[in-house]
Amino acid sequence: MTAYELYWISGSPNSWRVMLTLEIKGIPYGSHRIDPAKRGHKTPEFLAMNPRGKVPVLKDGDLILYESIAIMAYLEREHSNPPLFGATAAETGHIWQRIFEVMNYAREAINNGVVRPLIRGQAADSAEAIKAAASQAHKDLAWVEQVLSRTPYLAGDSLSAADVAYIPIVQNLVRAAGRPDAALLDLGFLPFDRRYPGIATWLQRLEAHPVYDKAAPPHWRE
Ligand SMILES: N[C@@H](CCC(=O)N[C@@H](CS)C(=O)NCC(=O)O)C(=O)O
Repeated sequence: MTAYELYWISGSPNSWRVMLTLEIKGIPYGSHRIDPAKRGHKTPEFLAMNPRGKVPVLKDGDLILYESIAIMAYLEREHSNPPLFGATAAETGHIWQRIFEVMNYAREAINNGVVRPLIRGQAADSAEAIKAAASQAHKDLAWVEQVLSRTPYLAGDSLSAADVAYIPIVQNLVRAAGRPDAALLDLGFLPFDRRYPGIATWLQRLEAHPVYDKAAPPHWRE
């Protein structure tokens, strides 16, 4: 009997990583897609679950959780196979280290400085700010590229929560950089496989996972 209920927005990186976790672990769940245009995440009912008015939210009976990586850690404890947070203490420590590294040092400029203004159609109005953020994003991606030149996944030889946490950030960047108005800014991200071959190979590896498509944003295909 399915107990989990997930509230999510299509394309939201935070929702995406939780959906990918559920799919990789083969956990059934009730799906509640929220339309951000209708402000479904700001209703009194939603705010009663998450007073911050943000997705994702996971309900498991009476338990309500928000914060995507906390939800991933909860699911790991409930469903240990396949492990995404490591099988040994050393692996767990290394995976959490990478999660914090990508979230603290390789996300902000990409997500907030580049992707968000581009998908809001602000390429022309915020050109200089986006270019400045892109320059920082390239430094952050250069570090990720270096990591992925040494190991096939962010925390070693196996898929882990670090990869699941980070892939939505990179996929959103590739998509946003491909917008026609972004091309005019010449931000230097594309063609991505030539600019960042190690990250592009990692993306292909994850895209080849049997459940990858089940968690990918449906509005990208609509
Ligand atoms: N730190 C939170 C961030 C949640 C978050 O910012 N969610 C975004 C979507 S990716 C959201 O709900 N935005 C809508 C809003 O703030 O109104 C997490 O990891 O879950």
